[in-house]
Amino acid sequence: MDKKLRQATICLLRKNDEVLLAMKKRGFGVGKWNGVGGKVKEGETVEQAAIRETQEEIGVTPVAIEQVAVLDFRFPDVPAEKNWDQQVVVFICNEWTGEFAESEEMLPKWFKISEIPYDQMWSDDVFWMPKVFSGQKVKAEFIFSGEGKLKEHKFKELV
Ligand code: 6U4
Repeated sequence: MDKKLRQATICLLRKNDEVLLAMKKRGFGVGKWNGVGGKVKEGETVEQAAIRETQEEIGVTPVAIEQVAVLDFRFPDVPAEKNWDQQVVVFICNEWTGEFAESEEMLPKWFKISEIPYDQMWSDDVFWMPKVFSGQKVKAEFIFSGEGKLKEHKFKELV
């Protein structure tokens, strides 16, 4: 049986036809554009984690978030102790308060949804992000070879 994956979050802030992505400046996924987010801490819900990470990384506080995807990422070639395998819960946020600010971890930037730079992102994003922006709810599993080459993916039942 699969052991339970550690959980992480992604929050995609959306304004009209634009989405806020952030350049990861350190740690897991460094050098890639991504939604804001990070690990779920013990004792908090995934929603609480998504809101906290957004505050910490780009300075704004989501007012309302909607869960749009649950994505399992597995790295069978990476030693288990590195803990890269994770389940990422994705939220879309249409309303927030506060001012955007760059942090030590992330540099935020607005992109037109039609101009998302998929070639500078995790290689799974091109498969699921367009679906969630077209209003679908997604459940999927992605298996990588090495440290980030996508080997296999399956979409499961919609959540
Ligand atoms: P901390 O301890 O917070 O500094 P860090 O190394 O920054 O850890 P982590 O684990 O907090 O990283 O967050 C990983 C982030 O990357 C989460 O927002 C989820 C996201 N993520 C992980 N795998 C991804 C993938 N394959 N595709 C994607 N986002 C992914 O689009």
